[in-house]
Amino acid sequence: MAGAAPGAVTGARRRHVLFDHDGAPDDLLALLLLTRYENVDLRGVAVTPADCLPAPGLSATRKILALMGRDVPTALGVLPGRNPFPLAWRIDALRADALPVLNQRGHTVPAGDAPPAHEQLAAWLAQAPGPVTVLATGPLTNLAWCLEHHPRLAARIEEIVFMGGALDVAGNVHQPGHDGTGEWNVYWDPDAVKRVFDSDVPITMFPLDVTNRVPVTAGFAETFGRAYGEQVSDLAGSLLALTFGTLETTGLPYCCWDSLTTSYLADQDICTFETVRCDVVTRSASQGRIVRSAGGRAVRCARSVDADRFYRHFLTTLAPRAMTSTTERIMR
Ligand code: AGV
Ligand code: CA
Repeated sequence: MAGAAPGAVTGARRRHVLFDHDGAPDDLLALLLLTRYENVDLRGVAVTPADCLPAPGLSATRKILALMGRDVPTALGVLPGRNPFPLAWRIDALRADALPVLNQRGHTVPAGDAPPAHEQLAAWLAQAPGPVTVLATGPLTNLAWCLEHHPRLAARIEEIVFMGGALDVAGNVHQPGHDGTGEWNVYWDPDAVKRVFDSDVPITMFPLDVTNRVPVTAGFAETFGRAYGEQVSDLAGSLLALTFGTLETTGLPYCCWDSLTTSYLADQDICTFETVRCDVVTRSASQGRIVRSAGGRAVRCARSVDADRFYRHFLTTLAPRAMTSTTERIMR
């Protein structure tokens, strides 16, 4: 693997991609990965104001695209979720947006008065020259709005790739009145997931069952120091550093939830999959829970992950210089 060219993805087919993320450090790492994939034609990025404050979430997104030399349109979400994320997590976007590597050219100009993300996503889908993959690493609110208000757009989506849910493992929502079975991206807007499940668009889902297996370990994050001085790897290492302290404050590790999901677009062999019939609970103490259900909708779920292969993929893509045989040992 050492020396492999960044973005030189083997065996992955070309895709038009629309990316809807929600601005957490993990989402920004996912964006960084996406900009490196040669087989991905990134056609638009929407920022859902769920796990981030909206302004810095959008600003950091635009700065990352500018740093990577990518002229990709962006849009900011305005639709609310029923269950807000903790403010303590949402302010990470302020920290990400302030990283020196993203501010070498001073502040970029604000997006102006572009349409809100749900309308913009509909327009991007309508204008797409061919089938589109929608990658969602936050709630499905914008997509659900598109499918409800423009049902014909469903035919333009070849696959929804979604980070969300907890199938046979505990959830990660620990809020008063909730029973702990939900995963946050579903919990923020359970009705949106229900609406998307009710469509016939193929869904590939990356639940906590697999993302739990790829925590951000100290060893992995520190490996990026070996490529210190390279902008992309410094940004990746800094975003990983922003996740430190999660285990200490929440009792659960910060995982590569969104970057694992994104890596699927470049390497479909990192995870194995199984089609599961499932439903989403939209009310009560279990809201945001994904349940197996014989009469439910078929969802292609990631079921196991080759964690070493994922960490190697991440490092080769964002810090190829740090990727040596010694590094491989350090990462374990
Ligand atoms: O539930 C995982 C989702 C992912 O899309 N997000 C974080 C990732 O971007 C919510 C989340 C769960 N636990 C968190 C989260 C934590 N401890 N800090 C921040 N966000
Ligand atoms: Ca996210």
